[in-house]
Formats: sequence, structure tokens, C-alpha cells
Amino acid sequence: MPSVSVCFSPILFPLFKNDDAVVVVVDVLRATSAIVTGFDHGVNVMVAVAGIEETLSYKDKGYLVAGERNGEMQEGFDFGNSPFSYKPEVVKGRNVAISTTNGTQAVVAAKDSHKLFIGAFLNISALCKRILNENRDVIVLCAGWKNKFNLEDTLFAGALAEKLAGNGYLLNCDSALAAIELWKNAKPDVNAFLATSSHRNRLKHLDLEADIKYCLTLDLCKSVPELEAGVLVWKD
Ligand code: 3SL
Repeated sequence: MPSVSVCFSPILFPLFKNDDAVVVVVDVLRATSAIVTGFDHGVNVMVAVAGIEETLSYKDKGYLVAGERNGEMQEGFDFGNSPFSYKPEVVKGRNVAISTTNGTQAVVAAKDSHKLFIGAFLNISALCKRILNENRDVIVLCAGWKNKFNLEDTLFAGALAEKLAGNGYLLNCDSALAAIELWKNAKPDVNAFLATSSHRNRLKHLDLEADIKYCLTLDLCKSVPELEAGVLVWKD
């Protein structure tokens, strides 16, 4: 049977090297939640970019340009990193270049993986189904915060690992076991569990409570974006 591992930070990712594995990149607050929402609302393709200047260069190619640094939209961008910016009337049929503090950096770090999926609480059931079709080892790559551990991505990793274990996946990685234990404690009220967590509070101070609530919702979306030839697509 395939196994599921959890990598708590992009800086640890080289330690998890497995050329045949499916990698799930997660940045619950908010990059991967925004990406999933974008595809559900009709985005054509998305490019996850590391740097601001490179992101802005996509404007000349007709892309919308989105993202943030430290939670705040950057000059010249069309919008920031709120999933609510990805309104169908804005993004339907459009290509989007996105650059964020952590989420897109994690996508770039894992871009050479056999397969890379974008995960969020918003698409967790659709993602799980898609992973089961692959029947391969899974590495959940938590974007964290500037290479540090964060709680919300770990909870997502635990939720996904629990679902996969329920389908026979092996849990031979202590970080997956730890993530599942945290998830078991958090799942009755994830928002309350995260009350004192660092990024939740960072976003709260930016008056982004509605974003937090939305990003912690299970299964609102059905898209499972994946990386193909360097570009995120959703193969419906
Ligand atoms: O770090 C990231 O990639 C972002 O998701 C951070 S924020 O929630 O937009 O501030």
C-alpha cells in the first residue's frame, strides 16, 4: 500500500525526496484556498511565481496578477490574496499569475515532483478522491510561515492523512501521526483551536476574519488544481 508523509516546512522538503510521490501543497491561510477558489470560479490557468517583478511581467501576457507579501497586496497587482477577489465575473476564462509569501514558494520548491496537487480544506474530499486514483505515496507539503511550522497547514495535513489512512494508506511518518493527533483535537471547532495561532492573528489584525472563516470551511469547492508543464490547471 502507498504511504502518506507530512513535511512541516518547505525547508525540510529535500529530506522527503521521493521521485514517484504525489505532493500536495497546502497553504490554508490563504494561498491554496485562493487558488482552489479561482479554479472553481472559472480561472483558465494559474502560474505560481516566486518573485514580485517576475509576477508583474505576466501583465504583458494578458494575465491577471495577484498575491501578497506579509498579507498585503503589492503595488501593480490586480488583487491581493483573498479568495473573495476571485469572483467569477473577474476571473472566468482568465489566466492568473500569483505570488505569495509562502504558498507559491512551496509550489516552486516542489515543482519537479512526479505530480503536484493544490490542497485546502475547501477541496479536501475532491482532492482525496483524486489522490486515491493515483495510488502512489503522498507527501503533504505544508507552506508554513517563512519556513517555520504553522498550525493551520498541519491541521489540514492531519485531516488528509486521516482520510487516506481510512483508505488503507500507511502511516510510517511521525509527522503524519502528530498531524492526525492535532487534527483530532481541532476538528470539533477548528476556528477556536486556531484562536491563538500566529497567522490567524496576523490576518485578524488585517481585518480578514471573513477570509479565515471561509478558508476553514470543508468541501465548498470541487476543483483539484495540479501542476502540468509548470502551470496550474484543473482537469475537470
Ligand atoms: O503566505 C502565503 O502564501 C499567504 O497565503 C499569506 S496571506 O494569508 O495571504 O497573508
